Amino acid sequence: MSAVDTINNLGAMLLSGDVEVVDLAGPLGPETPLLKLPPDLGTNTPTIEIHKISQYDENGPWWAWNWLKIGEHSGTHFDAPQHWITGKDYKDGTTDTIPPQNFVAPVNVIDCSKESEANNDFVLTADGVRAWEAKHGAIKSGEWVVMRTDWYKRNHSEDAFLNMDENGPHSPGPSVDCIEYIIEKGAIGWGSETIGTDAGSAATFDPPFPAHNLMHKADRYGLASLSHLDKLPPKGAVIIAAPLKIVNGTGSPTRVLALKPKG
Ligand code: 23J
Ligand code: MN
Repeated sequence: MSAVDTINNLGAMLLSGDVEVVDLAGPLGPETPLLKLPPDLGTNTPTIEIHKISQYDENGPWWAWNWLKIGEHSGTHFDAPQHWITGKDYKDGTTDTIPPQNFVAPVNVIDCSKESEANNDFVLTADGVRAWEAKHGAIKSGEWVVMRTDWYKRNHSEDAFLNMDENGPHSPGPSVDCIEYIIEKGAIGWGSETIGTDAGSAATFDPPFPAHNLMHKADRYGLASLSHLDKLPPKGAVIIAAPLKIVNGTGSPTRVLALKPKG
């Protein structure tokens, strides 16, 4: 089918509902869970603030608008290569310089919900990804790989979402060899439903935070705090994940959307 026919059909099928738009973003406000780094690792991102400028009142009789105080890495968000020291030299590695073609791509959804419920420290390995490919088909170059854990169901409570105890945070994520493997396959990015793209225990990995260290070193992207991956098929959906065009931005809150066949 020609690209002209494909776009015409896509437009018609969006209007008819045969192609559905799934919202993969969580709510963004003062209650949104935020990363809590151990004190020895540095400064944390500030609490989100939404301040009223006017609401049809003496500060603006006919209009309502707000101003925001918000970190780039807050809520459902995009990680750009320059977020990590390993990706700092990529010229097209900030939110304003990434080619827009890279913001729309097919997605592979690896369901780890049962494993993550049974073990909050569940780590997906390269063998786990290969087993998923044997069942659902190969991950192709340029595609997203996202880990479904149903962790988003905890996002109403920062305590439940971060799941910290005296030993640190407990949340599922990828192993070092998992990230090495998807980079080798050419994945454009890695996405998770947890506070960041890495597992809660990833500070102890070698290298620490592989979804950051290795993906950004390879000029690839991240998506964190995704919601509703349970609404997506293993293959056959396309995601639209375009960060705000922040000048020299290292990431941004993002309304990540998926297009999928109805049903
Ligand atoms: C800074 C330091 C460590 C981590 C992160 C940020 C994130 O998860 C993030 O939001 O990129 S792990
Ligand atoms: Mn981030």
